Amino acid sequence: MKLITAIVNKEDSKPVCNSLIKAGFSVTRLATTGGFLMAGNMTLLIGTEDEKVDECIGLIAGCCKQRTEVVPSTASYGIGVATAYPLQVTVGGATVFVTNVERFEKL
Ligand code: 2BA
Repeated sequence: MKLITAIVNKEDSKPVCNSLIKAGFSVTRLATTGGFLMAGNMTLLIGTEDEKVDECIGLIAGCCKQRTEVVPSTASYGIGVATAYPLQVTVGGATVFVTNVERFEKL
C-alpha cells in the first residue's frame, strides 16, 4: 500500500477531490500554507493500493493547472537604499510524494 501526499492549489482542490472520489479513492483534505509564498494551499492524503498509484496521479494531473503568482520582493543596493519589486513565481500543478505504508488499520 502507498500513501500519496499531494499539495495542490486551493482552487483545484474541489475538482481534484470530486474526480478522485468518483474513481473510488478515499481522500483527506488538509488546509495548508506554502512556506515560500505564505499562501494557502491544500494537501490531500490518499491511501491506495500500489497498482492504483498511477491512476491517482493521472487524475490529480488532469485537474491541476500551473499558475503564475506575483509576489513582492525587496532588493538592497548596499548603500542603505532598498527597492520593492514584483517577483514572478510559477506555482503548481501539484507537488506529489508517494511513500510506502508499513501498516494500515481502521480501528
Ligand atoms: P510555496 O512554498 O509557497 O512555494 C510556491 C512556489 O514558489 C513554488 O511552486 C515555487 O515555484 C516557488 N518557490 C518555492 N520555494 C522557492 C525558493 N526557495 N526560491 C524560489 N522560488 C521558490 P511549487 O514548486 O509548485 O510548490 C507549490 C507548493 O508546494 C509550495 O508552496 C509548498 O507548499 C509545496 N512544496 C513544493 N515543493 C515541496 C517540497 N519539496 N517539500 C514540501 N512542500 C513542497
